[in-house]
Amino acid sequence: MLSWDFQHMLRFETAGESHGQCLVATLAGLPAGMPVSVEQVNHELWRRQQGFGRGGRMKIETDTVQIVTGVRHSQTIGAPIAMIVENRDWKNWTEILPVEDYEGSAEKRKKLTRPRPGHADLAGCIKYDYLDARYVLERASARETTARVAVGALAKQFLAQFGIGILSHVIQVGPEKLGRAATWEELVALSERQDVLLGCVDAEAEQRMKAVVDEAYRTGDTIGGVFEVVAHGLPVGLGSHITWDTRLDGKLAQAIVSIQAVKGVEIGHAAEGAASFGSKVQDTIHYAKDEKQFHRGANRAGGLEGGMTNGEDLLVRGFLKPISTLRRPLESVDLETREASAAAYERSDVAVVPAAGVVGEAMVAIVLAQAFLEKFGGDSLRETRRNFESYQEQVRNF
Ligand code: EPS
Repeated sequence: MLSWDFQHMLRFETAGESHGQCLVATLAGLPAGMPVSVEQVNHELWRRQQGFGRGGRMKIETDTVQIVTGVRHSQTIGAPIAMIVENRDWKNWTEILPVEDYEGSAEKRKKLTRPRPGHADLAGCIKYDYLDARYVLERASARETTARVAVGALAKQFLAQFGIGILSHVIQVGPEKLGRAATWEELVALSERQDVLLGCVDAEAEQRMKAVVDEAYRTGDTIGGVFEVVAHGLPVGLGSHITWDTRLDGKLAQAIVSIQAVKGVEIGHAAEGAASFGSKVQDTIHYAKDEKQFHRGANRAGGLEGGMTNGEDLLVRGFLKPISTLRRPLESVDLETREASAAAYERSDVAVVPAAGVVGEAMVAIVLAQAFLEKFGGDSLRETRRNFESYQEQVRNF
C-alpha cells in the first residue's frame, strides 16, 4: 500500500528521538532554482521554542539546522534535501540511550514503567512489546516537531515565491479566549515579536491566558488551548472537489491532527456554523464590475469551499489537549508489578499552545506546497512560475 505521502510530488519524512543525537528530515520534490535561506529556517526553529509554559529542555536547546544535501549556492537543485538538527541534550544521554549496547548499560537506563494517562506510553508498550515506555516516548515526543518545522520552513519559502504567507496565533488557553478575529497585519507584527509570551495578538487577552498558565504551574498541572493558522494570498483552486482524497480540507485536517497533543481541528468557524442557521453561515457572493472581481460578504468558511481554496484567507484551528506529563501525576499502573501506582513524572512543558501554532504553520505550509505543486508542477521554479502565471491569467479573464 502506498502511503498518503507517496501520492505527492512533495514528500517528507522525519527521524529522531527526543534524547538521541539529532533530528533528521528529508524533503523531496521542491523544484530546482528556489532560493533557500538557512537563517529563515533557523528563525522558524527559534519561534517553535518560544512561549510561556515551556519546560527546562528549551533552556538546553538552541535549535539550528544543518542542510546537508539538495541545496547548493543557496538554491535547491531539485534533489532531495536532508536536514539535521542536533540535540544538545544528547551529551547527557549517551550512556542512557546508546546506539550500540555495552556491558553494564542496564544500570544506566532511565526506565519508564508507570505509563502516563494521555501519553503514547501504554498503547505503545503493548503494541511494540516493551515493559519500558522509554523507546515509545522518545519517538512520540513533540521534540519531533522540530524536524517538521524545518521542512515547513522550506515549504514556506517556496510559497513565498508566489506571494503566499502563513502565520499563526493563539486564540484560546484553557477557558480564556481572544474572542475576536485578528488581521493579517496583527499576525505579521506578532511574528516579529521577540517576547512571544502566549502568542496572542491582544495584550489583555494574553494576560488572562498567562494567568491560567500561572495557575497550572502553581498546581502542578498542565493546560491546553487553541491555535489558528492563517494562510494569506492563496490562489483560487488549490485542492479539488472531485474525489475524497483531493479535498484540501481533509488533507489539512490530517496534517493538523497529526501534531502531538492536538485532538481536534476546525476549518473556518465550523463549530459556530454547526450551531447556526445556513443563512447566518454561508459567505455571500458579490462582484465588483470595475475591478472584475468576485468578493465575499464574510469568511466563515475559512477560505475553503468544496475542498478547494476560494481565494479568501485559509483559517485552520488546532485544539490541543493539556500535556500529559503532570507534576502531580494521575493514577496509573506499574507495568512490571501491575500494582496501582502514580504515573511517572519527567521534566516537561506546562503549556505549548504558541509552539504548536508554529508547528501548525509548518504542516499547513507543507500541505499547501503539495497542493500547489500538484496543480502547477515544474522541475524548475521558473517552470512552476510560468504555469502559475498562465493559470492566474485564466482566472483574471474568467
Ligand atoms: C516532551 C517532553 C519535554 C519537552 C519536549 C516534549 O522534553 P524533555 O523530556 O527533554 O524535557 O520539552 O519537547 C521538546 C523537547 C521540544 O523541542 O519541543 C514530551 O514528552 O513530549
